[in-house]
Amino acid sequence: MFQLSGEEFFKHTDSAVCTETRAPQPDYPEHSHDFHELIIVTKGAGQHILNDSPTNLAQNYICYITPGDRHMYEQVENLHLTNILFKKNRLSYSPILKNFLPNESSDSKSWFITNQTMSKVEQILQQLDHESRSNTVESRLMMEVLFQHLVVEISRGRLTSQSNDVNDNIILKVIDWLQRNYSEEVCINEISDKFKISSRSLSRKIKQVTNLSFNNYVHRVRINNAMDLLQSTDKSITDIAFEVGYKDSNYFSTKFKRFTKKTPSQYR
Ligand code: RM4
Ligand code: NI
Repeated sequence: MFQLSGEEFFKHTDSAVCTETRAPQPDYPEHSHDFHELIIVTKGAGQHILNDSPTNLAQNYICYITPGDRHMYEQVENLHLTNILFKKNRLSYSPILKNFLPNESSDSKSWFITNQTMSKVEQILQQLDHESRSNTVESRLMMEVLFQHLVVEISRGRLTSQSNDVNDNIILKVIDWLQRNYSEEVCINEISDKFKISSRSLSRKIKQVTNLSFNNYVHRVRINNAMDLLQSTDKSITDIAFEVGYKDSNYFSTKFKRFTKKTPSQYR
């Protein structure tokens, strides 16, 4: 594992914020940083492995990485993201802002934002990109101001089951729901009833956003969680299969191998 140093990225020893757009983001090996990173996914799909726990990336996903974290990208497919790199100790921010920034022990450092918020975020990203081309006191200050604006928008623009359903927030809600309820028996017709969307458009949109069919997406989410359990617990493979939503551990092993090219025990 290697560590990325802020010196490579920040333009000036006073810079608190800088941006690195990855369009696309290629597969990238495990690393840590001596800075904080805010990741905003604008399109594409892939696996994000944060401290050994894999999650599926999709548009509107955001994630904070703190200096104690390790992370990597795998199996990316046309993944586009922007990294906002920041040095917490260089920010001269309002004291309230610190309530919005995660610390090492925060448990929730990633979530989805609504499409409405994503439109605002995209505008801020453009402005940040513009400011990052110059290296003046004014532009450094503007970057800090824009960063604060961004932090507040992504916090209040968090996708919840109450977010309104214009502009396809429905599909993000389904993804968010599946990421939390993957161990239940999942059937496309029930999900489409629950979220008031036709199963035809549900499958079409899931495919659009995740690059996987509905069923494969559910398998992917389950396998990700199984990978996590295999590494972080001593539970038996049968128990893990059951815990992530499979009734038959042979079937689980077949699916596991399909997605990871390894059997559960090889992976462990
Ligand atoms: C890489 C990747 C890493 C990030 C660096 C700055 O392409 O996105 O996560 O830390 O850029
Ligand atoms: Ni990184």
